Amino acid sequence: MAVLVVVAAAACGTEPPRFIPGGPTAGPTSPAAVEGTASPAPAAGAGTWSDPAAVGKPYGDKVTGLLAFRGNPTRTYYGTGPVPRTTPRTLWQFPRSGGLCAKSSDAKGERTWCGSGWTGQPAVFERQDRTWVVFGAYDRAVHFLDARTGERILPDFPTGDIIKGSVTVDPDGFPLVYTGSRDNFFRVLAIDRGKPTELWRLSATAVSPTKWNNDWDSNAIVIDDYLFEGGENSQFHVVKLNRRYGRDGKVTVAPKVVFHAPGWDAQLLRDIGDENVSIEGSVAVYGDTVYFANSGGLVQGWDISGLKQGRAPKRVFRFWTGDDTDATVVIDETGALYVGAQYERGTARSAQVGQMMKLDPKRRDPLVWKAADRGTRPAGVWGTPALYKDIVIFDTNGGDVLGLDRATGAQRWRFHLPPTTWQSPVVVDDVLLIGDCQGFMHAYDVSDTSATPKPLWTLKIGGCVESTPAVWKGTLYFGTRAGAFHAIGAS
Ligand SMILES: [Ca+2]
Ligand SMILES: [Ca+2]
Ligand SMILES: [Ca+2]
Repeated sequence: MAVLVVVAAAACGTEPPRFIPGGPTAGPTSPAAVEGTASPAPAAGAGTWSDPAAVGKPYGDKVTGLLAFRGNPTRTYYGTGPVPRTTPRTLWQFPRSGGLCAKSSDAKGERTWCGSGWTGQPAVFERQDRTWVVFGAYDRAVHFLDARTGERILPDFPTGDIIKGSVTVDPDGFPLVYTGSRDNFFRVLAIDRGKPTELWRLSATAVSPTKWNNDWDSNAIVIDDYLFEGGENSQFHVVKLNRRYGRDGKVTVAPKVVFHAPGWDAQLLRDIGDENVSIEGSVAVYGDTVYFANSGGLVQGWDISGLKQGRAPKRVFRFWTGDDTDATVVIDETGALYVGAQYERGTARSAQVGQMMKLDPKRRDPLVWKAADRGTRPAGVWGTPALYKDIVIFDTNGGDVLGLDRATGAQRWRFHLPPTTWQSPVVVDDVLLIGDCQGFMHAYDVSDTSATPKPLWTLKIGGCVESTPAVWKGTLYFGTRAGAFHAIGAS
């Protein structure tokens, strides 16, 4: 099947992108009505959307914080210390009593969901002399809290269903937060007014064809006024945001879907024999290539080098993991990909390529090494791996936590926690932080990557810890399935 490419209004005989009007401030603004900062122009001679030298570093230098799931476009930044070396305490919890709960329906029917889960990592950032913590939760709302006190800075922003993924904070300093929801919309919210205000929303049915579902769990990446996002509608979207400030000084956007492409192809549909090809993991960007995976296990790379000049992205990488790949692709300084896959369908391909793999897109056979996790189905990897020194750290559905040699894939160490472990491992200050499903957060010294991690402390929080913590100035921020959101730090 030919890959569907729709650029701007060039419909290629298919349904063109459709635009969904947002709140009262949405929509195109005439140039006469615009003043203040325009969208940043691409750097002269820019050929690199995501500088390889920024692997492991913060998401740009304009906003201080942990601005997206796994912190930056290569998904390799986890926050700042000093991380407590001895048992920390709960600094605050939100809400003070009760839980963040709401009903939601999926293939298993309607259930009450509480707190936050996979992936659920909050954003933490500095703005106007305060540290903000922003996250979506299972109470169907996005929360904007003061990191020091746990009090609301802004009222909650309600959506029509629970929120599973992480928000993205605008890395260029526009007062904007980007969030998905299970209610079938991906939103751009302004945070420079008395309450968070929707400026635009993208429906899961705005583009076609779509497959499988309509939730938005994936975390968006914003670079140079372009937003990259995958949906459970199984499509990859590129949106030109057109961020500006209006005459009243308030931020505006005039987004346009400038490109979209299916996360699947005909070969994948033949190989998996079903249509579950939703994109639930997040996009990752290295150099001029955007990578993403889907629930059919297709990992794709798209060259975006000509995007700013109006040239359509081109597919330059294709790899099949054999099964549902919801973990986000992580990219190292050389451009190699670390990809964790689930083991549910039981394909021969899953046995061939393993459940954690290192891929080098420059090689004809990209598979550098593989590690297996195929016990009783379901098995494999849901959390997104962490790169630390010369090892890659990941966890499995069955509760194993492993450190593998990044060069060879050889196992350096392994330990076990009460399953399921779906949290993405976090390493800050040589300390590995990982939660378990009996409600404990654990800290280990991993500074000697050849030695079994040394336990530093364990703290009972209560409720399955499935969400990935944000670590900022040594404080851990995360929710649990018991219903509340916690700040944990030194006294
Ligand atoms: Ca939905
Ligand atoms: Ca989902
Ligand atoms: Ca999936």
